[in-house]
Amino acid sequence: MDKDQVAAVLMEIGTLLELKGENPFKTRAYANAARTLEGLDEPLERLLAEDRLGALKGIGEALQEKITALATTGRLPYYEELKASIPAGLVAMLQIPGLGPKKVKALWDRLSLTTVEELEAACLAGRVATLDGFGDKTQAKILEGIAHRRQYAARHLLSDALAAADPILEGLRAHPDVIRCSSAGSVRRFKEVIGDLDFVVSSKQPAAVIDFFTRQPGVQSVSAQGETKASVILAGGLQADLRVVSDREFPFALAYFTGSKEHNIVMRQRALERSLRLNEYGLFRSPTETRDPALLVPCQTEEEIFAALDLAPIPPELREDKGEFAAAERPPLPRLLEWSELRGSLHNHSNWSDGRHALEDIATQMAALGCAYWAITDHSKASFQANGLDAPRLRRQIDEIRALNDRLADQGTEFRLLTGVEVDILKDRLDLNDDLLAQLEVVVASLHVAGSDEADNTQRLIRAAQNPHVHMLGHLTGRLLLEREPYRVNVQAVLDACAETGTWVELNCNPYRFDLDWRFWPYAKIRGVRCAINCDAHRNEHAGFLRLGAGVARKGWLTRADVVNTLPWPQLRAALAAKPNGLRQEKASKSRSARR
Ligand code: DGT
Ligand code: CA
Ligand code: CA
Ligand code: ZN
Repeated sequence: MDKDQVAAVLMEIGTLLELKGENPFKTRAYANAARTLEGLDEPLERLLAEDRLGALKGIGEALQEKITALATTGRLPYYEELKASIPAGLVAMLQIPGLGPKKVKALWDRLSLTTVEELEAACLAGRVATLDGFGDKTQAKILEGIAHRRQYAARHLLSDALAAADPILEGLRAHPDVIRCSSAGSVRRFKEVIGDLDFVVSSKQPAAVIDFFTRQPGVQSVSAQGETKASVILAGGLQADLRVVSDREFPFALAYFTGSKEHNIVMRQRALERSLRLNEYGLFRSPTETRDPALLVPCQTEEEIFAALDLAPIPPELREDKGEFAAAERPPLPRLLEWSELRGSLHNHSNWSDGRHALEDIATQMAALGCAYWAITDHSKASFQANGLDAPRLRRQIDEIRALNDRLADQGTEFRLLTGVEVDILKDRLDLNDDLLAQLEVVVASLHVAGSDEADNTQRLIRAAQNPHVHMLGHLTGRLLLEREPYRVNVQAVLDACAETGTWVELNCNPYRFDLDWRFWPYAKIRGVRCAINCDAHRNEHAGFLRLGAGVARKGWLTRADVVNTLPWPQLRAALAAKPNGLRQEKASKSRSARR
């Protein structure tokens, strides 16, 4: 175990002892030791090897033994026995606001309650209110806490989080006592699924800002309110946390609360290596933890904090400790994609299959939005539940799109609809013949009915990539966030096949999908696989997904050059033609060399 893992066990031992009613000095000793370990500037291993554990403040012989056992064997019989002697549900009860170890112990001793569910039932039956030290008010508060815990245990889609965050930010920005404000946390890092919203504000009147925050429309309840911070629950159970700091502290608090935790740990470490201390309050010229303004290395912005640690500015999307430090040490960092660089979407549906709008409607709308092109890729016939197109209907659609484009050209409109299909990848072939696919401008191949066998799914996708008429693979893993896990597939093997065949991979920017996941894009990029950021639009308003898709692409380190739908139409047309031509030439040259 490393020091953080050991610290977590010590912390838990302290809590368990409190639940047992042990004397406070003993329980506090464990919590203090845990904090000491967390604050160590060097690996626990080294301390042990050099026998220096005893030199740490507050760590006596008994604790030394336990820490050594955990660090070297990963186990501690004392901890395991203690844990086994206390129902796990009691620890869960501690998370309910207003329930400390004393109260939980009372509930356990006097009502034999051992789980949150039993506690809820006892509250509903009015039994908790009858206990000494509880009463009606406490009982109601516990019930409310249980209901909230259930709600905010839930995770939320990024799109829902952004929709909730935007009006809050606008309100804060307009408030007269707010100097600077920003969203922070996983929303600012553009994670696909988020736990809660975080905001950081600088102000000289924190009380006024906190008051405003807790009373704004949409707040269902206030779960915490202090002098510099507050937490509220919004409709849908989404929690929002606010921190109010001085303007001097703002960049430090913003960087800290943007995270991620993993990123912050490396930042702190870099500071230590320079004999500095970085925390949410500042960057200090100090060998020990401090908040002393006299020692501050002043920074007006996050950029200046990065610079003080010899780093190029790291965009929030990259702050996951997944390579950003190595890149920022040797600038320049890649200039990440901007959403305004996208010129259209290459996978969309119309009312010919399961989309809402007619072709003409879509063309008018997307031209008005400023797109250069928009591909119509309706489902193929195997997707019968989506009214998929068979060959004759698809041929008719091609004719209609061509006629529509002619009319647009006559009117002097530069915009064009592209012909296409989202062809189903069946067990052993594609749902439409190559002759027909060859006539389309954009062919997306998607696996809609995957099997349970990883090798089989992987092979199906690889075969699709090998088809010279397939330009890209759609929603490669089939995941639906918070609803359905990805199907089993070897993503790297599929990406390798895409690299070899010049097949693109979609970043489907429907907020339930964001598929392919941002975590795979750096690998795709190294292999030279290009990305198409597609709305998979079924309605015109889904064009707005492009903006989300661009953010996810940034999180995957993608730049304009990596994304095909940043190309103007003439270049895109050439790129679309490159695959079949390239593969045909390769085939021809192979058969020539075979004949020789
Ligand atoms: P979420 O809300 O679960 O989607 O994820 P985050 O990243 O927004 O996490 P949250 O809201 O708990 O905290 C916001 C940021 O605060 C987090 O990204 C980093 C920072 N932070 C919170 N707790 C810790 C901690 O224990 N250590 C460090 N180094 N940073 C922390
Ligand atoms: Ca958060
Ligand atoms: Ca938070
Ligand atoms: Zn699809």
